[in-house]
Amino acid sequence: MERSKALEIVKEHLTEHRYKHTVGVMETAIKLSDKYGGDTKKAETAAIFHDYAKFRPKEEMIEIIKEQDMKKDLLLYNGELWHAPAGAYLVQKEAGINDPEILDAIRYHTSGRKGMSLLDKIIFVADYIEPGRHFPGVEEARKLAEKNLDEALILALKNTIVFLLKKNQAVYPDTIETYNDLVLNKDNRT
Ligand code: DGI
Ligand code: FE
Ligand code: FE
Repeated sequence: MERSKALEIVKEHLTEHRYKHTVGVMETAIKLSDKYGGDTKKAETAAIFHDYAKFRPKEEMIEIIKEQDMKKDLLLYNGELWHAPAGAYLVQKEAGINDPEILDAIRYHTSGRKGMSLLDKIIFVADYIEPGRHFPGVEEARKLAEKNLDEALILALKNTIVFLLKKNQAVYPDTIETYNDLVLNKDNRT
């Protein structure tokens, strides 16, 4: 899909702040994709649509997760996790995005997953480090992303897990699994 068309579609579904974040994720994802040899057009589209469902009513997202073939344990954890799988479903249904790699990158952009694809990683890291993000540790993640995408991803996951633990919140098992998968496979990386 044309970039301008995709942006026009998501703008309708987002606040001004979230739309700016989306443009930041798009620009960052394109840079990361060029750097790490990804499909830049797919990175652009996945980034534009990654938070498509962010403002859908919770009840609608719960219905989607219950009715579609999605992991039901998501409903036991923080509602912040739901817009990712619900978004993948809605983007296909409402915006006609059918590319499975793009849909997976949207689906797993919050939780992560074991064996993340390059596109999944690019969207996850771009979401974390886009220029509009301001929180302790973001600079370190930006620097790492210049050198090693997996290291940046590990830091993002680690910081998110620690952030949740400090707030006495539960951590979705897939997030821990993603973190473990990347750390355990570090030595096999080039
Ligand atoms: O939608 P965004 O705000 O751009 O970012 P996101 O989709 O990565 O959502 C991150 C939020 O989800 C963050 O505030 C932490 C929260 N969250 C709650 N439980 C979990 C979780 N994030 C992960 N990765 N794992 C969890 O278990
Ligand atoms: Fe998100
Ligand atoms: Fe986001």
